[in-house]
Parts: sequence; structure tokens; C-alpha cells
Amino acid sequence: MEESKYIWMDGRLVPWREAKVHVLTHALHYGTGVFEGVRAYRTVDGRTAIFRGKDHVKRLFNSAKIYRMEIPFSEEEILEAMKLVVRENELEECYIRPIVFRGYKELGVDPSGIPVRVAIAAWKWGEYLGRGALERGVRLKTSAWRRIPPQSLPLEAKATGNYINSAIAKMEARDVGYDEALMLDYRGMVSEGTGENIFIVRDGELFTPPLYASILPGITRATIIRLARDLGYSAHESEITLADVYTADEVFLTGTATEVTPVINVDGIVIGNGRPGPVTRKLQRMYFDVVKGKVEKYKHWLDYI
Ligand code: PPE
Repeated sequence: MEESKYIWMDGRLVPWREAKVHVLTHALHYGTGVFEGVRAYRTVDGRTAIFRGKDHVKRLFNSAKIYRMEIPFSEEEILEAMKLVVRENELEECYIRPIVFRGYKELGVDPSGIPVRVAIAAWKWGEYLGRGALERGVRLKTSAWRRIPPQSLPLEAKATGNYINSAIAKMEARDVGYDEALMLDYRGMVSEGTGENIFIVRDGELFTPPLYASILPGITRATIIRLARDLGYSAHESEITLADVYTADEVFLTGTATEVTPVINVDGIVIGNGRPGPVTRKLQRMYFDVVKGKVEKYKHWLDYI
């Protein structure tokens, strides 16, 4: 990864290489952490702005609440700290990673009484699914592993522990030459990627799995639904089968890291004509215009640093 200069830890900036934790940190052993992925972009007027920072901070606090972690800072303080990290690292465009986790005190599963720690890092992170992914599109493989069922863990929380499920699916797909895994939920309905939500386009309408299909309620997903409707498309949250994906006109992934990435092949089956489709392209262009502050209507989503 491309290292920056400082990381914010528990209220102060420390040099990147000194942002360390003890090896008996609770979260390292039991996955007891929650986190966010946020991006900041250089906007048209030359200033840098965090995209939907308040929404990410809100989700972070909700994730912490679900896991009974009290964050020793206010939402405003965390947003300010995110801005500080971007500014002090002199980053024009970057990825921001706030994490709240159970620290070091005792081991044993029970996290109560273990100190809650907070860190915020920011660094340059290019195309999430590899160079050229945004332009060319990516290939997905359906994973043999199902997404964590909602009876087992609350998927509304973006918890570190959830990602062991993503990691095993990602390795499986990558090992046989695919870019990313497509995960089904415990019922066999389409859920999401290992770090992205999925959309399909059919006859000019958009469909994306509902929250109960074991997905993370993505902020980019919500952004795309909103942009699509404002552009005059109908966008539905509805059950999607694997066959629906295979026969869709277009498929794309959304996420903070992945942005809007076209999908051109799933399990070896070519999607549409095998090239990113027109609706995907239009939404992708619109998304980048919005995050870069080119569209007046959505400027309220930007927090200038
Ligand atoms: N599903 C999952 C499982 C997920 O991890 C993400 C974000 C999304 C959907 C999209 O959510 P949103 O970013 O709010 O639109 N994944 C983050 C972490 C990726 C990583 O590898 O780390 C991200 O995109 O920042």
C-alpha cells in the first residue's frame, strides 16, 4: 500500500509506522471491531471533499452501537478527525479507513470492559478491482460459500469479523482467475460481492437485492438508486436469482472502494455483449461527476476538508 505520513489514533496524529497495537488486542483474536471505508476526491474547484462523510460516520456509530461499543468521541469529532487526516497527509484524493475496535486488556470472548479504541488512516488507493477495471469491467465467479445469514450476525453492522466470510470467497475466486466473487445468501438468492453491492439492468430498469438478502446497506448503493431515479430510470430493490444475473442486459458493482465497476462475465457466461453497457456507463459518469462536485444538486453530500 502507499503509505502516508500520519494516522490518527485515539485523538492524536502519530507517524504512520508507529500506529501499532498489542498482539493480544481483542479485535485481532475475535473480530470485535467495526469500520468504514470512505473516499475523498479532488473537486472541480480544486478543493478536496469527503463524499458522504456524515453518512459513513453515522453507519460507523450504528455499527458500534449494535456491538455495544461506546465510541469515546462524538460524530462531529470523528468527521473532523477524518478531515484532519486528509489535510495533514496532504492527500488530494484518497481512501479513508476509520476503525473502532476492542483493544488490549484481557483475552476471552467477552468484550465488555475491554477499552474501545479508534483509529483513522488515509492513503492513496486506486482502482479496487485492479487497473482498468472501471473501464473494461470485471469477471465474477459465484462462490461456494454463502454470505453470513442474518440469523447469525447483523449485516447492517460493518464489522471486521464479517470479512473472514468475504476473504474466503475472494481467495476462491481469485485462485481460479476471476476478479471477484459473487455471493449468494443463505437461501441461494443473489446477495453481493465480497466488498461491493450488485445491480442488474434489464430493459432499462435497475434491480438490486433487498437488505434482507444479507447485504451491507451500501452508501454507494443508496447513491446509485437516487441518481438512477433522478435520471428517470426506475430502480427496484428485489429478489435476484443467479439466472437473472446471467441473462441481464448489464451488471455492475457499487461500493466506496470499487466505485461503479461494470461486470462483463459471471461464471464464464458473457453479460450482454461482453462490454460495459450504456446504463452502467451513464451512472458511472454521473457518479464521478457527483463525487467531484460537478453537480450542484448533490453538493450537500460533500464535506470540504
Ligand atoms: N458490501 C460489502 C460487503 C462491503 O464491504 C461494502 C464496502 C459494500 C457492500 C458497499 O458499501 P458502501 O461502501 O457503503 O457503498 N466495502 C468497503 C471495504 C472494502 C475493503 O476491501 O476493505 C469499501 O468499499 O470501502
